[in-house]
Amino acid sequence: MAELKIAMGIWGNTNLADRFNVDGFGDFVPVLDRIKQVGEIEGIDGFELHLPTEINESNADDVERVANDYGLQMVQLCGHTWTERQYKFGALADSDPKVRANAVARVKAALDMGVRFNVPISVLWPATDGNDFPLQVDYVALYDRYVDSVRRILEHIHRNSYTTKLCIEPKPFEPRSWIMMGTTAQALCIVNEVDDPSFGMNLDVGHSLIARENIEDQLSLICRYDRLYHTHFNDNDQQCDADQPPGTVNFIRLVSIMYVLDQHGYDGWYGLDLFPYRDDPVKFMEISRDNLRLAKRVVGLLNEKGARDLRAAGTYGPEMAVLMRDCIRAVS
Ligand SMILES: [Mn+2]
Repeated sequence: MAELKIAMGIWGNTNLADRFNVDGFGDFVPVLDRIKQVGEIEGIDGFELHLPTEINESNADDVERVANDYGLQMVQLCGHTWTERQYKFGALADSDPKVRANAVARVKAALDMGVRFNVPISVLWPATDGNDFPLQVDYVALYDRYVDSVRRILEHIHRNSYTTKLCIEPKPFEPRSWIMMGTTAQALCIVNEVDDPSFGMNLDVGHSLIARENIEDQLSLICRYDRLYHTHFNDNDQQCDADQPPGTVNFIRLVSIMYVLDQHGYDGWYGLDLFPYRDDPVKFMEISRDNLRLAKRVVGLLNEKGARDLRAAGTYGPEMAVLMRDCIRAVS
């Protein structure tokens, strides 16, 4: 089996605030130090970040130098469109054409910046496009405007012959009470409507979990249309998007997700979207790497022991549960 390609989102390995502690419990870590920290961890070979919060014209040369020093691939560069005042009520789907144009320009700027780094993925997270109050927004109009913005970005990609793939990362809620297109199948519906090979999906496991989705089903559906371009791994107990290391809350579920990815021949990156509010980010990354590797070995053993045949009939639930348990025990 090929080695897992793991990347860390460097928004996570610094001081992290939450709404009950807006100052956070830690210390701010400069971006270059965060990249170095990732680079020093064996088995993590890439990083993800946002423009302009973590990379911009003023530090791009330094980011490039440090990434090269550590042999790290910039895997995902995302235009940041959810903290400035103008994005309070939306970004790519905002009702104000100026805000929308600024959001489109921000995503394009991230794509332009990504070229020198050969970035394969750029994520769209519709964080503030949504509603808090019932009937606050007209979702028909939101979808019209969102798709129009996406088409403008895709035109930019094609006009410049960029190879970067644009991916929607759906999330059902937070920061808004409801974020538009909040479930996997909804986002996939828009991806299929736009029907452009440069436009696909990033499934964030934690987001799918808080939407109470059956991730095996959702991943299989995305793969049915060959639109799974990226993944974000983390774990939570389906109460909030806690962004704990993958497999720490429910290891069997991690194995199941990895099994489905293996079944479909997923060869993309395993992104880590982690928020160690109270804990050491290095520990979070190491546990994530180790759990992903362990789950992958379990998947290998499941394949060897005939999981495929057991699954085919759909009638061997208890047998599958025992096989899962025995395979986890065997590789541990
Ligand atoms: Mn994510």
